Amino acid sequence: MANKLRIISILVLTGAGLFGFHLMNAVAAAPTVILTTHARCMLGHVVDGKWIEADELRKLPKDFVSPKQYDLFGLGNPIKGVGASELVLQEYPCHTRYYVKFDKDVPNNYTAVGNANWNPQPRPVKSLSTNNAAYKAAIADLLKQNGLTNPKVRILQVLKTDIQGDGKDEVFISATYFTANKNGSEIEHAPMYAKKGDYSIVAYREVIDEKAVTKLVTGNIFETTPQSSAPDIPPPAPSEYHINAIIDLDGDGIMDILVDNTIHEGIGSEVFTLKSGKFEFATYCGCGF
Ligand SMILES: [Ca+2]
Repeated sequence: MANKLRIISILVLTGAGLFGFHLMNAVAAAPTVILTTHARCMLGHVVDGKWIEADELRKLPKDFVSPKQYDLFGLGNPIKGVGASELVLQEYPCHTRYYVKFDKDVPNNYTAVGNANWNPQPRPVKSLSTNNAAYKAAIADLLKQNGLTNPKVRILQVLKTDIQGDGKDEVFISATYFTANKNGSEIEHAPMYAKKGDYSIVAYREVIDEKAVTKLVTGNIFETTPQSSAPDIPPPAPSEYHINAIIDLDGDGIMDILVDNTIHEGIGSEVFTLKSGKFEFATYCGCGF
């Protein structure tokens, strides 16, 4: 009898669990929509933890409802509960990109997350001094490994957080040098042409077996001055890369990096996600003018 009762109670609990599981799935099926206020476009949406590119939006079921409000994350304090209109296509020349009209002015260097059923900022991100000898040496080495003989190290951001939540901090560094720019502003404006020795990179530094290792996340490094491919075509323009936010964009508990890029007459934002110890490109949105 006791056994029978136990079997019945297991069945009841399993049934309740399954019911709860279906409910959870129903909730998770509402897509999490992610926008960048830098490039003013939709980076994509996340369904059940999987990234779906913005261009796939039109394939969603007709009853797709875009989030009515967003939480915004950047390197400053989060801005929570900002109301927004439906997702609409932008005006020309960004007419293939979805965005919203927010109910109030928002900074242009944030990432907006709507409908997330997880905490996009599970651990804090701290800004550190850009004048650190060890980081300068690490960036010089990384640039040398990538072909620059005498790199001019110019670090613009140093950010520290625990990406995976394993109790060990990782450091993210952005560094940019363009010969054409004489100013010392924190955010560089990418010039029309790059010269030999120019670069803009985002790097990731972690401790492996008690040794700090610095790896490139993204960037462009110019070993030589880029040349025109034909007399009437200008050489390719360089990009300036800047870290926008370090937050969990797909709900897996591991924080992702959102990198803004600016190019002569163009703007974009890219997401990189940690896979097997390496940051890999996940998604992008942007447009040119
Ligand atoms: Ca960590």
